[in-house]
Amino acid sequence: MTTTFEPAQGSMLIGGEWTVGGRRTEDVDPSTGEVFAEVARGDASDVDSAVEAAKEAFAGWAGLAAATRAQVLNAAAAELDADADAWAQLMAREMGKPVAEARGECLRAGAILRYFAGEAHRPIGEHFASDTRSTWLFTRRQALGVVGIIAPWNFPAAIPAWKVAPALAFGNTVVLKLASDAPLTGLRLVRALQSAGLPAGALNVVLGSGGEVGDRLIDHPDVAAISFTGSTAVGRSIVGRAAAAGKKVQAEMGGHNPAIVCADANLGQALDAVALGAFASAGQKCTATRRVYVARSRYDEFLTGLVERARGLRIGSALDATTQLGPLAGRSQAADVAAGVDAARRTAEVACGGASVDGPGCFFEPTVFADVPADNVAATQEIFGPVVAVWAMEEGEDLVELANRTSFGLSAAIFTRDLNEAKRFVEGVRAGLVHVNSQTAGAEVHVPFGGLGASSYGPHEQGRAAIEFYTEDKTVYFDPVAG
Ligand code: UN1
Repeated sequence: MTTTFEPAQGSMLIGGEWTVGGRRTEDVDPSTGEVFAEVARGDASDVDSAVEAAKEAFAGWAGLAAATRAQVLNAAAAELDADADAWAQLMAREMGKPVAEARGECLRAGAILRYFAGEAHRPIGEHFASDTRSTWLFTRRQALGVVGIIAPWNFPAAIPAWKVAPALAFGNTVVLKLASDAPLTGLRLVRALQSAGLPAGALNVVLGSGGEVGDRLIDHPDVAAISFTGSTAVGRSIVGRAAAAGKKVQAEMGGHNPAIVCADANLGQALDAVALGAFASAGQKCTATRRVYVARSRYDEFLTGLVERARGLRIGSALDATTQLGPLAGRSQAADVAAGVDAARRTAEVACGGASVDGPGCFFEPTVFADVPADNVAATQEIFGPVVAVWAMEEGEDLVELANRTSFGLSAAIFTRDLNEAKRFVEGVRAGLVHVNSQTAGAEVHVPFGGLGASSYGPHEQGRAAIEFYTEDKTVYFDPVAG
């Protein structure tokens, strides 16, 4: 069944006008495998028009008082909060996030808009005492100009929000490329900003493939900066191209996040956190828990508990409020996870799961691997699904070294009652986010989010950190006229 949506729901937004263009792609509901909408598929000329519109809108938008820009973010947040149920259903339909989780993400997007509205009243520089008595010496952060944003499908409300909100709050104008697999959810955010009074051209949306639309956005000479979240392979190439063109660039890429469960851990707490970290959103988070190292003395109990929790998950349509494990986001994601798991099982033991669920949807069983050799794909690569590997660790093993057995460095967790062990871990682990006694995923809106190592490039996102990427700094020496 194909549902008819309002034109704006599957369209691009260029200079305040909704446009469909000549070509379409299908949006598939991964719970049913059925096409439920068609969305525009733009090309490089749409990017050119969008950048032109953003360039024209820049002086006007950047010239407003920051508090006036903030009003738009606050009003959009109010509209989105009131519509959270419908918005969450759209997300569940479009990319399969269980509706209960989707609703949490929608509310998070509203909180993000409000946080960045608050930036209007926070400092944009520092004042220094000058070595010259009469000089005022201060720094001042200003908007960059046109910012290109490339958003992923796995947090289709929160990630566009946490990139677009600071970009706009600090006075930039934006060309946003939404993921082809989940554009409608992001477009709902865009419509809220539009109805909240965002001027035409301040935020433009392009849809289409990375090769046609993404590449043009990255290469366009009038785009000052690129913010990207997505795969490591794509992120790495974007960083190279953007930097070579002299642009600011920020990339949030993969993760291979460890959880360390010490002998003195509260095992129930660790199990709940690992199950959530590995299986929520069907494991489709860069912050998902992928590797678990458990003290040998607690290993059997832990593995049994994790398998029980995996088998106990209610698998079902993302639109069902009781579903705990929804489908993968689409057919290609499901094929990638199946291929990764097939490769992993050649040398690792499958403690549970390991296969697609029969039927028209894109469901995959929650999967736990044990006895995993160090070079197995489950030990080294991000299989972007509900898949986790568990090892026993011996007494006296170096916990930091275990956690750091990856070039990624996004998130890491340790479960222990030993304060000294926890402190050593926090200090030594190479990860941008460290959790003591909580799951690896999750991000509060008012603190920096980002990885180290191969996980990220450029300044971190969210919280006060966002100002680093979305503004540039001037140092001002301000002297009175002599005499
Ligand atoms: C979260 O863990 O709630 O793409 C946020 C991702 C991350 C966001 C994770 N950039 O999965």
